[in-house]
Amino acid sequence: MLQDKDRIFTNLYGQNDWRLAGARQRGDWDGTAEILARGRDAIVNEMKGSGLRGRGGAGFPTGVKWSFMPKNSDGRPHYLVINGDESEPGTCKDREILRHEPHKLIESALIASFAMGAHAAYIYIRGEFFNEARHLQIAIDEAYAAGLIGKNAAGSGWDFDFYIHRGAGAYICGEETALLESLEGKKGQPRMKPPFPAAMGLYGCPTTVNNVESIAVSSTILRRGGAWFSALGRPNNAGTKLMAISGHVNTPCVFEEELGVPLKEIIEKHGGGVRGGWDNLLAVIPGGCSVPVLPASVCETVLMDYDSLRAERSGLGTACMIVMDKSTDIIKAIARFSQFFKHESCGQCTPCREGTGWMMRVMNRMVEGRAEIEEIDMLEQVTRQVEGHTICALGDAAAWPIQGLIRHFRPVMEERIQSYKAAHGGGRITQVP
Ligand code: L3W
Ligand code: SF4
Repeated sequence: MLQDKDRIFTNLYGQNDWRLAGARQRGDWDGTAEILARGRDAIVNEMKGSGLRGRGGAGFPTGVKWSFMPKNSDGRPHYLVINGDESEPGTCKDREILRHEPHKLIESALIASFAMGAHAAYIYIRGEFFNEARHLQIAIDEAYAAGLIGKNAAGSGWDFDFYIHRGAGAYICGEETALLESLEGKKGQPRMKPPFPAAMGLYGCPTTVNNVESIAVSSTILRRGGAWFSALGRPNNAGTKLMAISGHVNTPCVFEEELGVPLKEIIEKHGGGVRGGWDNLLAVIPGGCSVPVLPASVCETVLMDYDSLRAERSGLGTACMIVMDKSTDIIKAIARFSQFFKHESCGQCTPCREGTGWMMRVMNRMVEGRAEIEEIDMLEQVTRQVEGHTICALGDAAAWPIQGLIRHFRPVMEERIQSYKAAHGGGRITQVP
């Protein structure tokens, strides 16, 4: 469990002043020029050594990603792009940083940009985050006025500008290349990868796209050292992480915790326990809605980190848990996600465009039980046809929750189908999906 001395985010919920004076009291902007004076390679190597993995959902090593930025780009500018399009259902952690720790993000953006040879950073904030964008803009203005960013940022000799771009409400713009398209003023549709953004990103220039939290923790990591960060958590699952708990717990919240702590302990400590007690737990989706659901039996022992959850064929995702007690209609809950993914598919690749609609329609019938038992296997096969056959991860994200449902709750689905048949005189349901 995380001790207070190792906490990075000390102003969650905004109990203290979020503006420059308060941020400075908490240690932000302390010795920034000295960190930059270490040089690009030293900063990137420290980040690699910290073991930080991307906090947006995919878990790609942050320092390694920074190292992909070329040293010589034939005069092309470099860009840092921060993904603040936090739209994953159940996920509300970056919102806390934007609201209450904006200076941690701005200082870290300066350091990260310097380390990657970028003089400009853009943050793409989801359109609904009006107050968050407002707080961040106030903090940016404060930083410019104090000489912390702009020309000769923080006295480092490096020029650095920071721009906010507000989104317009499309989940897919959180996919890094759709985000770049949108930032360029085009329709937000994912690009094929490779080329990865480090080779050809914003306006065809070398670009790194990082999640808000991945960037915001980097100033503290560089101040306290990569070794400090990597000593927290577990091997290959280093550090602390912002997490959230929503759903059927007594105290839903956002908090920082060490990786590798048992999920059960986290729900009891931070979430105040499951509504009605632990025995009333049905299932948990550990991170957003893109990763497979876990039944209560697995939640009993699994650790909250990338590798432990992967071993259970789920994932850490955004580490924002959705807790469901036994009052939940689990088929209906997963069907609701299918509707979400169908709605948010950009439609440019066939398996996702057609598959999400197909999965949604079958899932809607499964909620009623208006299906044949063998259609459960057919639905599973459809998810396999979508998974791994699309341009971006939205196709996988639409497939995985259904796979988790079938893996862990097949008897519930079968019983629903049998009940429907019993109530409708038995016989085959010959409904075309
Ligand atoms: C250079 C290579 N770069 C990978 C980079 C890549 C990207 C990062 C991760 O999806 C996940 C998704 C959602 N050379 C590289 C390379 N990269 N190989 O590494 O890439 P990738 O493809 O593994 O994932 P992704 O497309 O970024 C993100 C999951 O997150 N998710 C969604 C979360 C939603 C939010 C939100 O609302 N804020 O975070 C939740 O689970 O399903 O699997 O930068 O370029 N060889
Ligand atoms: Fe668009 Fe879906 Fe293809 Fe992603 S997988 S590019 S969201 S159609």
